[in-house]
Amino acid sequence: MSKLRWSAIIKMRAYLALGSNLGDRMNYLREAVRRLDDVSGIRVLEKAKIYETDPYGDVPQDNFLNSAIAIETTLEPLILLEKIHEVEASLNRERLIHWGPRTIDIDILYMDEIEMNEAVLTIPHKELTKRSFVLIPLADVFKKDNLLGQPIKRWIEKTGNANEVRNTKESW
Ligand code: PH2
Ligand code: MG
Ligand code: MG
Repeated sequence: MSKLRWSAIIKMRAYLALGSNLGDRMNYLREAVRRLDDVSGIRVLEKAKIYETDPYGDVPQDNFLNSAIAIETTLEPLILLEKIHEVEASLNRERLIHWGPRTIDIDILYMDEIEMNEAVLTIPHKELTKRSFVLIPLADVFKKDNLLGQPIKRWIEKTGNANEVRNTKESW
């Protein structure tokens, strides 16, 4: 038997959505990115522009700031999710109303090559192609031509609600 061993660290590229509609929204987005980057095994590669968006869904609530980031990670998806939840909790995220107002929401949208369907985590995100507040920021940092078989632009057109996502003068 050879004594040679193969030890590899697999680095994956992942895309995360960020949203805030409570308190100092921009500060929550900035802190979320900083704290994610501080996690061992997560490196923030790129940040999308910051958008002001109408609340989507049935809960009446204030406008969101939404953005997205590309990260490189060595963490497997469920561990990544755990770290994300820790960052959310550290930023006063409370889970009171389902789909209700939040200081910070960080969702895993897509990971290269990964498909999973667990009770706590589905990748790609179930609603990924339906929401312009997710797709428009994602398009800023997504480098490939196609997302799930189509250019992101096509998905955005299909949502029919791209007008609910507006540019801001906010910067990181
Ligand atoms: N998040 C929700 C519900 N509705 N609407 C916008 N515009 N942006 C969000 O991030 C958002 C939402 C639940 O995660
Ligand atoms: Mg969400
Ligand atoms: Mg979430």
